[in-house]
Amino acid sequence: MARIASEAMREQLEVYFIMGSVNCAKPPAEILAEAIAGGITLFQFREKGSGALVGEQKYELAKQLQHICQEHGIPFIVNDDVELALALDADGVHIGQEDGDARIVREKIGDKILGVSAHNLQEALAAVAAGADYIGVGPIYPTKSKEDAKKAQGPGIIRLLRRHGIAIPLVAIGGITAGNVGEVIAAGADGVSVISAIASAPSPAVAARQLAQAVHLSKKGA
Ligand code: TZP
Ligand code: MG
Repeated sequence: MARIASEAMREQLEVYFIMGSVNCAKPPAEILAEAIAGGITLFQFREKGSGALVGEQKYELAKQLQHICQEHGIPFIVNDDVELALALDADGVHIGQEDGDARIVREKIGDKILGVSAHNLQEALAAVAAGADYIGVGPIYPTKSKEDAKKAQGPGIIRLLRRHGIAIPLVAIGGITAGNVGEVIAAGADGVSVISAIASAPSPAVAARQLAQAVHLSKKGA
């Protein structure tokens, strides 16, 4: 298997849904299935925060959600936990700045997708050098879904990274809704990643569809 091509990565980042059990008021499998029906393009299992599952329960939920993704051809990414990603033969791993050296993660996962969170140009340049397939940038807007979130930076951070030559696929995260997708795509993001906009929506399918439409419209206008 070869590394993912950057154009394919850009398309997969369009509507990137992230969640774990703590984000879900009904069974995660139901929410994921609805989100897929609505048109998400990528999924990240992020079992994190107070009340998060650990051990066998975490593994079983990951396996269940991975199976749903596989049935629908949606790549399955694991947050933080490289060992879990390898045990499940997941499609990729996403790590933050506190989760160890991205170069070492790249060595461990071979050609699987590697996503890295970055908050400034220096971190983004390091992620590119370490072999990231995409960079997650945020929080762009205020978020309630991350306990240790940094200050929201606005879409200007994406513009800044692009202006300084960061050309690899970029996805915006933090407080994204269908209403502000246009701003982040216009700033240079290839897609949006969301937790609450889909996981907390009365209809995850409708929410995912609205996000997908907003991304497509914004990309056409870009
Ligand atoms: N990283 C930066 S903000 C964030 C993460 C994981 C949470 C995004 O959640 P929401 O509900 O889409 O604001
Ligand atoms: Mg992390």
